[in-house]
Amino acid sequence: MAQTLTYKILQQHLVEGRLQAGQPIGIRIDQTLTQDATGTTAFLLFESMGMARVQTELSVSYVDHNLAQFGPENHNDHLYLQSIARKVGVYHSRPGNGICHQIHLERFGRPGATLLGSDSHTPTCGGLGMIAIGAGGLDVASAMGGGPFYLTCPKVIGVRLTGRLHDWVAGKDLILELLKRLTTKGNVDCVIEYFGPGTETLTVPQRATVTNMGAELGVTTSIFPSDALTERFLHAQRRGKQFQQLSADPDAPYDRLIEINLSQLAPMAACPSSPDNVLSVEEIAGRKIGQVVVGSCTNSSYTDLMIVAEVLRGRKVDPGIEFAVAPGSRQVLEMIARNGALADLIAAGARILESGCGPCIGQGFSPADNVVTLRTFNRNFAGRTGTKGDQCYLVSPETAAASAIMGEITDPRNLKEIVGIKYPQIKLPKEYLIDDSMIDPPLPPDQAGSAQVLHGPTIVVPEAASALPDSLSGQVLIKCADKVTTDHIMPAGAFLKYRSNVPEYSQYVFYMFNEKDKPTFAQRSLELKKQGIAGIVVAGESYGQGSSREHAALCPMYLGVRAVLAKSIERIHKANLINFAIVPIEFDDPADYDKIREGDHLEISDLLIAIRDKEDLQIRNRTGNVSIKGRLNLTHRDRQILLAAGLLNFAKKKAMPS
Ligand code: MIC
Ligand code: SF4
Repeated sequence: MAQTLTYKILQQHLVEGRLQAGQPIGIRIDQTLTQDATGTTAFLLFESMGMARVQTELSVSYVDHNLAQFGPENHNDHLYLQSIARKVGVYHSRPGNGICHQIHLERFGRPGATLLGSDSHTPTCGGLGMIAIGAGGLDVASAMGGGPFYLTCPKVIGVRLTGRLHDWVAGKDLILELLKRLTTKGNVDCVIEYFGPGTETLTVPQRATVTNMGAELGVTTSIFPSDALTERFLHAQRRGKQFQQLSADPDAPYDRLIEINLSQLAPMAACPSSPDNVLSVEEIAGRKIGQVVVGSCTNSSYTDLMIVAEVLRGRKVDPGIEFAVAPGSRQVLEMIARNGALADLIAAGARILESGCGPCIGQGFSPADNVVTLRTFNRNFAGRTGTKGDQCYLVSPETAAASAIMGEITDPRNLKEIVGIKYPQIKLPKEYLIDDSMIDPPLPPDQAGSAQVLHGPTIVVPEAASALPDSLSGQVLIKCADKVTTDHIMPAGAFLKYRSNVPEYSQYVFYMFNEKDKPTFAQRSLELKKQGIAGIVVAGESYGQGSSREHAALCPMYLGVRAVLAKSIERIHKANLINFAIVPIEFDDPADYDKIREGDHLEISDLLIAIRDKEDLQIRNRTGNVSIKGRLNLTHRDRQILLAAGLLNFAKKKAMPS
């Protein structure tokens, strides 16, 4: 029977279940990646699970998020990560070497393999024809230990590409077009698979931009075929041997088919404050801007930066804007330094930031009040820049460069007419500059035993969850609207440095929603916890969109939250809630959302009985005096994890001889 590429790779890695959309499956994971902001907890949990050595073909730990180093916290984390990696068999990419997804694409990803990463943009490597999935750190820790990764067997949405992008139109514009069509809601448990003649016109870095930002659709992952262009890319990275040709069968059965003619695409922009709030650049051209930033794992490849440098060569950015460039990796930075493009950027007025996530995660470069910022990133959730009430637009490097010159949002296709710039045709290098000296290999097993692990004083080992009660009696601590992201639940930016200290970081849960003259979410939760009353979060559609950060479950757990009742919950966040023994419940009738207010007292009798094997449960709103039906959309394994009080306890129990 004809198969999609997704199912071909899943089939080869299937260890549990059947490949049928909607069914729970377990797959073998070949490679893992972690980054410092999620990885520190992941490795602490890996240690708590009692694991000595990773069992994967390859595991890499990257340091790219927390590079600001105000106070000792970040460096303590870096040293911990470096020392634990050496000991347990993991490669360690040191700070300054670049962003995890960019480096993994350059140096490690291989067609046909599976990759699990503790970062939601792990699907970037789908641009190389691999199944690359983002997950919580605890799930990645378990995969590092050789455990399968459990997921819902996805539906496959086929995107058939025809035509060819016009000059000045980028891979970014393709994914923005798709976000416009599919939005960030309602795509859970789907994979986007690109096929058709148009795929052959997109380079690997362009494909990687598309699969990277596919994360914003809320899909499990996105994938391109592995073809002659993949081979060229791998060859140029001196990894030609890892190439294998892969594609879907000609009549592959897609659950849904979308046609996109690349020749019809135009430059697009995601407007404030959601990646699916997409308009064409033409429609918003002329809006004044105060900042432009080129970078992030979406758009900071060698070709992206070369296009920007070529556009700016011999020109100056508008004096009314701040312009910054954060190269995706040291490979990119060194190459543009050696070929002179970096000098062109500096001469044009660019501020060169280090290779890392930087402003994408609010580590500096926050815009001033009421200043519009234009970025080549993937997320523009409210406040993510570090400025409350920010206005952040997401665009391609082409649009960013054109706008930087003009000081206002500018359609790059007009550059020729306005300033006489021809489209720079950037060729992919025949050979990238290879220098892996900032990637430390692990110690061989016979030397690893005595190696010391550096646990700095700011690193606090996270607690395991406590058992769920037979019946839950709790108070609604917050009632959120639709599309609440994990950035809203657990802010990053200035608070990112507390990632390895859960008691401290927990103080900032729902920080953005705290109101003046009202105790914070953390204060209210801890007060209830002292009284033995559970905390409950009520939410609308797509709760927990965005980042994979498990702190959005771990910290609420620490504060005493035991259930989330929402219209719908996103995949990674739902798994994280279960892993930390917070019960994810969906409204059977979404209209019941209106029957609950903040502060209401809810009761769920026989919670454990329901978790054991029931689909439905009754929620009594004591304050509003109404009953509401909730749904438990859980697999058998999810139920077992909840009953065992979270994945850590579940894994320990399984490891113990009965
Ligand atoms: C993000 O882009 O939001 C992050 C920061 O990379 C997160 C991970 C984290 O919160 O550490 C992600 O995408 O998963
Ligand atoms: Fe880093 Fe931004 Fe990419 Fe997240 S989206 S991995 S913060 S560059």
